[in-house]
Amino acid sequence: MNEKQRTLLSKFLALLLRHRADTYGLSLDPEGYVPLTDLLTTINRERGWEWVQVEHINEIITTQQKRRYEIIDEDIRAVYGHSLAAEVRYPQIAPPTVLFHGTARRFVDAIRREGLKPMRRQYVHLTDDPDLAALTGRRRDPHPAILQLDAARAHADEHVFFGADKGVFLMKSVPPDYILPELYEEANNGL
Ligand code: HQG
Repeated sequence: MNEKQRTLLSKFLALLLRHRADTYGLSLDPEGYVPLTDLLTTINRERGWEWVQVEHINEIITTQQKRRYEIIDEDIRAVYGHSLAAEVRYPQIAPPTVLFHGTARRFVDAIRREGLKPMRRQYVHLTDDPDLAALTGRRRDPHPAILQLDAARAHADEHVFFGADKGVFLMKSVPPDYILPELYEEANNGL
């Protein structure tokens, strides 16, 4: 596949595995997995996608910088990012002391007022890697704001954290008082 085909197929996988499984007649298990053969049958039914085979899916998984999809045994799932009605379950975990969330500068005031909300997805997406947070924020703003979350205190206060993957932490929402006053950049500038 060329890069354009890889991107289009990855977006189609996101549509099927994160957002619209039911529209396409796919039923995900409680952790978001679907048999790979069912996924391929569904993809191949669509006009223009008849050529897709398991190796193309593997190529997406192995070439992407982000681990968006994973295959375990004969099943595949989107690792995070779901908007489906049926909530995907993840193991609860103890978070690191601080977690980051990259967003657009224009959203910061509302977030400080209301906290972080999952918006269209099932969970708020957080990371322990500020570079990854910056990457996420840059989707919406060339100079994103990297919010810092006092995860240790939220955890001590019994807010629940879920682990989706290495570097991907999920919460149902983040109340505003756990968002630290300094942005990540500002914190570094002070050093
Ligand atoms: C913002 C992508 C105003 C929030 C990414 C974000 C990630 C608020 C947007 C993953 C708000 C939701 C998830 C509030 C939250 N007021 N704005 N109270 N609360 N927001 O896409 O975290 O490349 O649903 O800051 O890289 O950006 O697709 O979440 O800007 O890993 O694999 O509302 O999806 O991964 O946006 O991204 P999203 P996200 P992929």
